[in-house]
Amino acid sequence: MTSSHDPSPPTHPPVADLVAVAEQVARAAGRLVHEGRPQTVGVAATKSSAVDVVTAMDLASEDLVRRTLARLRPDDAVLGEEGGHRAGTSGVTWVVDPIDGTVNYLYGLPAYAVSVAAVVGEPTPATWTVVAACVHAPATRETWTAGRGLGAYLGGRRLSVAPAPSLDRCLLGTGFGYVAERRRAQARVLASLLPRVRDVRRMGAAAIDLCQVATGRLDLYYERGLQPWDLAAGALVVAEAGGVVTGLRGASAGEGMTVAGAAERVAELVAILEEERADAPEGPAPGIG
Ligand code: LIP
Repeated sequence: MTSSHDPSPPTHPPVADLVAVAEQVARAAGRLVHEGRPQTVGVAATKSSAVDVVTAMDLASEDLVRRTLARLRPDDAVLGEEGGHRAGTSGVTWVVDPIDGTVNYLYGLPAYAVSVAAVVGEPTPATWTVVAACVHAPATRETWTAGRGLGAYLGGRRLSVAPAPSLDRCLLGTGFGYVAERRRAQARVLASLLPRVRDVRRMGAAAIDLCQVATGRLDLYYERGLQPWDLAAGALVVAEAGGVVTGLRGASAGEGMTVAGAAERVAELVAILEEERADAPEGPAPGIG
């Protein structure tokens, strides 16, 4: 499950108020990103590898999110993919991916979203409690929202994760990192899973993948290497839709591994990923060392 460390008494404003702020901020940034997309998107920087890109619009989107939150929630902290952590005094931290699915955005593919979540507690997946979330996909005009204890919605439709079919009938979502050694290890794990499931989809945006699980368009999703901002909002959408989001070996979902879906099938996939040592440190490429 998403990490659940009940702050008691609640140390944050009404959840519905935070959901409304998350949606307002995500929609504003989504409008900027979608309507302002140039014909040719420029790469402003790279991160873990030459193909791990930051576009000028990633930076503009996060700047707009930060300015809007400073106006609406001036005492809150912010943890963003591009701008890092800014401390606050309220106990609430906004965890923001200004464009999740950046490579899709770069290529003009529609699977990208602005992901905004409000968490209380230390802002790490192992210690936070996510209380409000919005994943807004402007290119497909889809907006997922969730509030802790209030349910998960796609637009006005309440979401509920159905019991999963048997593993060999499951549509499985996953993703890959940007570094060759990591991708080689992920391919090994994928090769072990592919014959055991219906099929696999790699859509390129974790927040959307998680929301597709909540919406019933994927039966399961797993990925190693997710950052807090990839995970925070989508994990609450899955949990509030009655699904499970977890890591391996009893850990919370996080960089080591994230697995999401209906409880009984998540348990089966977790067991396979543990057996395949899907979270093992990558070794050097074959023939090296
Ligand atoms: C992306 C994730 C996706 C993963 C990509 C990338 P970004 O985040 O949402 O699941 O497979 O490698 O990390 O970089 O577009 O914000």
